[in-house]
Amino acid sequence: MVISKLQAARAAYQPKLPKALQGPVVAVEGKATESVGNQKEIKEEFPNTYGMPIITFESGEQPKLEPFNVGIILSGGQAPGGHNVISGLFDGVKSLNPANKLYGFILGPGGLVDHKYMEITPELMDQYRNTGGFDIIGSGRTKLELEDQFEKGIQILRELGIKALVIIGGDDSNTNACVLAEYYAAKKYGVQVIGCPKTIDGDLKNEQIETSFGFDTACKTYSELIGNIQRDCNSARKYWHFIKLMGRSASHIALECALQCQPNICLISEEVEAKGMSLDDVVTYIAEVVAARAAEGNNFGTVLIPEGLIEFIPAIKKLIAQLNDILATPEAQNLGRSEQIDFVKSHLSKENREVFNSLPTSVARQLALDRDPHGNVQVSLIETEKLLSTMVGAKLDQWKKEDKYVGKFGTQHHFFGYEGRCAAPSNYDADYCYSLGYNASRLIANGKTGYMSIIKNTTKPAAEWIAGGVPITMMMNMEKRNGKMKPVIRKALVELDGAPFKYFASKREEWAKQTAYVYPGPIQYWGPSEVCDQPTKTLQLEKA
Ligand code: FBP
Repeated sequence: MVISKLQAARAAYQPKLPKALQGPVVAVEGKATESVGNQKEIKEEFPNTYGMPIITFESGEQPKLEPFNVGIILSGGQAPGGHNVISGLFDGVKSLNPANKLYGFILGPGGLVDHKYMEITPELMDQYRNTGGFDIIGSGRTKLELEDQFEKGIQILRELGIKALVIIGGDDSNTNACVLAEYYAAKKYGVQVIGCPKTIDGDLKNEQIETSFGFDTACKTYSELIGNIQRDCNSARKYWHFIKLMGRSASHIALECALQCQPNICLISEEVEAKGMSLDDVVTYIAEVVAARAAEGNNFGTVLIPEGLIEFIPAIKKLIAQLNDILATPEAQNLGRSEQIDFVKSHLSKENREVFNSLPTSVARQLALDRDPHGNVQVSLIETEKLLSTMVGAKLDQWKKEDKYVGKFGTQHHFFGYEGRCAAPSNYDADYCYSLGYNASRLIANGKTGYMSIIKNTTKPAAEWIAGGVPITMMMNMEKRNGKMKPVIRKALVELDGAPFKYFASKREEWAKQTAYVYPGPIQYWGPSEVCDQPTKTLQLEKA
């Protein structure tokens, strides 16, 4: 493998660990836990893994263990730092006994079911330390939920002498990790399952999980690009840039990038929903800012759009809920794509059919057809940035006819998502991910299953970080998926009474009028700590 000079220098970086993980540990148990919602139903679904205590690791005497092997799976969308979770786990497992082995299942959960795996050797591991991407073993979106898959899994786990499986994923993958942990515990198969909180979307967080890994690097990467665009925009002063940002449901990425770059407009899906805004309301809001800037002679600007926006517009949300129910029926599933559209249309309520028919054909088709394996609308395929700029253009034309001054409206479109998911991890993600992986080895050594690896206090220097585990059932409630009520980890959306949104809301009028752009520049690995080691603004505001 040919590597760049930066990659070679970065390979030598030794990620930091919390003090407690720098030597042998003991697990200190807290009180019994409850799920965040639907306690009775979740307890019934998870009789063996419900109610376990939160774990904190402290320095202590680690009991001697026989050699054991561990398996690892990368699940879902790529997020910077995945290789560091693996290197942390690798080093942690080897520190317990150099004879321990780590096996990676290839291309996600499907690798476990299909018995596709590879041993992660020291030589292989060294090629991937502190690099972005998930390419060491690959990732996939196969949903692990059927008994047959669990049984196929146990065959290979036994064959390889694997005592514990670590699943690196978002809310859906960690929900499935918990279902698997419960199944193996109920069957007394003796295999532990540990989760790790990953997703650039930043929506796997709660009182125990400060942030999902990858959010930090992805937002810094997008902010660098947005900053560059803003500088171009402020140099030429002739375009409005419509920039869609990844984040399937929650608007955390858009909000963090707004906090970093101070654009003229940033839409927050959660606010659009809370205010019951229609698509026309959103368009009017943007058009008003465009017209107000034009009146000051500023025919340029930037608009950040979270990719999940469409799903949060109340009328469209209702439509999607009914579409999901219709698509989940056996009749719908046996149809071809064009027949499916007709079937769906004919089964919609009058109100939903009207909304459906009012959407541009490409958006309507997208909403009606494509779902990922977890039943989510594939919002990354919907061109919301073009939809909005076209509608804003039409609104401005209409105002012009009514003699309102709207200036000139030239547009450029961007979608930042895949550009950031495999970026080389920032120092924050490099350290956080390595610690999450290393910590997972300690959860395994302490016989835990159905836990997620957690590292807290991360706005402080790494030595002061707190390591431990949280029972996955604690984060669950019941939600409708594919037409049925299911236990799932509760997604963390942007809180409108939370500090990051409140700060943004207090500044946005000023940012809309003035050109107050900030140009954050590229991620730095070496240099002053305030440049290299800062966590996201979201986390800093949440912890302030
Ligand atoms: P995860 O939740 O699996 O981490 O993935 C999140 C994400 O990057 C979203 O931001 C985006 O909508 C989606 O994945 C894109 O999916 P795909 O990689 O299948 O195109």
